[in-house]
Amino acid sequence: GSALKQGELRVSTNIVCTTTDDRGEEPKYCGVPISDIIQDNYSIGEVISLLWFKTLLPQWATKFMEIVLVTAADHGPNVSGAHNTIVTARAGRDLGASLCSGLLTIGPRFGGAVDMAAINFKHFCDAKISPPDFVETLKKKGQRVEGIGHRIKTAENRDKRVELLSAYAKETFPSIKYLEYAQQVEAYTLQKANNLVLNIDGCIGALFVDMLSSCGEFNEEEVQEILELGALNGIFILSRSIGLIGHALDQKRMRQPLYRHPQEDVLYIASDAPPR
Ligand code: Q5B
Repeated sequence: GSALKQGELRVSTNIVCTTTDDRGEEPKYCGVPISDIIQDNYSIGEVISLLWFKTLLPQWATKFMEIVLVTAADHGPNVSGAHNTIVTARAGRDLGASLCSGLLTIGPRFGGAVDMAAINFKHFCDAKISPPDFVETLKKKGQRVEGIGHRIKTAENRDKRVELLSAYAKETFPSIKYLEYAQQVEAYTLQKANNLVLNIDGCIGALFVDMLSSCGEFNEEEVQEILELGALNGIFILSRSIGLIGHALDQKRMRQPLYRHPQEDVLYIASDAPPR
């Protein structure tokens, strides 16, 4: 047969990996040896950039990811994820189980609305559909606007995290077209109810689209692929893991007993009569 060119495989393998290589003296993250990563002071945002996006994004973009990691790391013990982690830790499970229990709540209602918010804001903004038409289109389909709405944040009680992320992007991003679109969506939904604010998921989602679209590293198709891969929920998951681990350690440190939900907080409506 013909001679193998460099990089071609001789035999088929069960696994293909394009991000790291651990075969030499030291692991390489997307071709960069970890000794260079340490020596050249790569930040955690730059490591995410290499391992998730297989390229070194500009500093304003990697810094943005770090600010997301910091701002979304925890939001108190009452939210779904922290609650699950606390209950699991108090049931005597280990750190991994307590963390996973919290992570499992991250989805379309809590923390995991980032991807869908990004996909929708991008799609409707690119299609030049006005924010009110976007909201009404989803309403007709019986869908909520992902990235909009919060249990405790309102027009009068703004989410500081959203303000901080937006301010950073306004100062450093080449374009905040999608954030502006999301803000126009918020202006419309706030006319319906005052807790229909642009939430942290929606803000991260819109800004990620701005970041990916204006960093000069990805074409249109690649941006869309990143959104569809679910990478953006990954940044919330990574960030909130920090807080969830904190909650698990907190409970264990205080040797909190098994949690049992109080009966007075349950409305029992099962009939006393046996089913016929
Ligand atoms: N309505 C977040 O709802 C929440 C609507 C809407 C159209 C909407 C809700 C929602 C989309 C998912 C999303 C991320 C469930 C939230 C996060 C991280 C966190 C958490 C923390 C942290 C809150 C009352 C009426 C109903 C609904 C309508 C509500 N949202 N309509 N689009 N988006 N958002 N999730 O207050 O006519 O009465 O039937 O699903 O983006 O998770 O801190 O807590 O860091 O941990 O419980 O910040 O907005 O209100 O569900 O009773 O709805 O408003 O259709 O209308 P609520 P509901 P109607 S950030």
